[in-house]
Amino acid sequence: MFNIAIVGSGVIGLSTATVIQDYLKSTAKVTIYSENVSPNTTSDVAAGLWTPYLFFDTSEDKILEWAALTHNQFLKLWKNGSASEAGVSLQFVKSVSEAPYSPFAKHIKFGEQPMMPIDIEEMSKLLKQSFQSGVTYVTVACEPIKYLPYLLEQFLKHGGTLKREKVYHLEHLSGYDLIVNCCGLGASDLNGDTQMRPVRGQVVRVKAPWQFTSVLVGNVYIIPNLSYTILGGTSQIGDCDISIRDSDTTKILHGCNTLVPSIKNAEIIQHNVGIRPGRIKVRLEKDIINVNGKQTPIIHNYGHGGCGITLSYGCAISTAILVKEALNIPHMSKL
Ligand SMILES: Cc1cc2nc3c(=O)[nH]c(=O)nc-3n(C[C@H](O)[C@H](O)[C@H](O)COP(=O)(O)OP(=O)(O)OC[C@H]3O[C@@H](n4cnc5c(N)ncnc54)[C@H](O)[C@@H]3O)c2cc1C
Ligand SMILES: *[C@@H]1O[C@H](CO)[C@@H](O)[C@H](O)[C@H]1NC(C)=O
Ligand SMILES: *[C@@H]1O[C@H](CO)[C@@H](O)[C@H](O)[C@H]1NC(C)=O
Ligand SMILES: CC(=O)N[C@H]1CO[C@H](CO)[C@@H](O)[C@@H]1O
Repeated sequence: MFNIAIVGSGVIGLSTATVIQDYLKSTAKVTIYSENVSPNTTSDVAAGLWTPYLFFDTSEDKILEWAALTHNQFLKLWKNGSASEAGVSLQFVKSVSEAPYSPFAKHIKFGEQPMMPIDIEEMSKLLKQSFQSGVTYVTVACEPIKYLPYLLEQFLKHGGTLKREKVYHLEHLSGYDLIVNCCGLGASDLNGDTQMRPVRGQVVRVKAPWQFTSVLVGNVYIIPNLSYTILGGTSQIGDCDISIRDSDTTKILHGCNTLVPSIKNAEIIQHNVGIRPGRIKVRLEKDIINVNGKQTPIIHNYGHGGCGITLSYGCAISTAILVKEALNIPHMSKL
């Protein structure tokens, strides 16, 4: 029996924990240590739309591999009757950008089509910005405030233990054969990672059940969802201020009302701020640390920036494969 400790219970920690349980079955006992749990993690703030976004210099091949696996997993949940419980929905997306068109991830999205130039011009006029490209497609969204409790339930059902504690030093986690680090932004403190780039995001949750499409236009976005419609947003690099800023709220509401005037009448439910765990590159690799004189393997899985939900399942699979290697368990590919 292998004793495994995981730090973090955001979407990355919980996905990784459940995939490890699935890969190692009864040969592993998994314990999660987490300072904050749902609904108080950064993951809970996310809209949960499947979109590779703000991943800095992580290789595009890796992003595509992880994002495709996650897309597939969300669809599986949507199809097999778990949509409501896991918070998964399909979304029709209109996405307009200041950058020229790129076919990146086109093969994963459903039915991507270019938008009419006249529609892109109209958005440019409305928001007084010059947009260059626009596409429509269908994708999946996975609402974290439902998905996190869903994953936690699976984890506990399969014999996992959750300890609601802050870990001050990884070296204090003694008694484990292996540690998995899914602490998100916590990595700057916990393991002194100097390559973290926090990215502040503020959003407004409103009641707008009539809103059908997800609209992403530059920094302005409207994402309908199973429980709320999320209006955004900001991407302030290096900014860790978790207080709600009125100036951001005004900007967000103005942008969204300009694009979709009916949003003016939507009742505001909540304002949220989350600090995205940005990093130069997603860190997903093995290292060895000294715990009480014992050389202990540690697998890092953090730094997912603006697309942790989108990469969650794929990164969990890559991590579980590294876990098996580190513990010398032969791996038979399930892919
Ligand atoms: C406004 C906003 C909108 C977003 N929209 C999307 C979206 O539509 N799609 C998408 O894919 N992504 C989106 N994101 C990005 C996404 O939220 C993140 O990439 C993702 O949540 C990262 O997950 P995580 O599990 O690594 O981090 P977190 O959710 O922050 O979890 C980290 C966990 O580690 C714990 N922890 C940290 N340090 C310690 C310690 N020392 N001891 C114990 N526990 C510790 C924390 O308590 C927490 O449980 C959005 C983000 C924001 C802010
Ligand atoms: C989330 O945070 C709030 C405010 O700090 C706290 O009252 C609540 O108990 C927390 N919820 C959980 C599940 O930890
Ligand atoms: C749906 O798929 C998920 C992921 O594979 C699985 O955990 C779950 O048990 C399935 N649910 C049903 C109702 O088949
Ligand atoms: C499409 C969808 O999921 N709509 C929901 C969005 O959220 C509202 C509550 O704000 C629900 O009533 C809708 O059903």
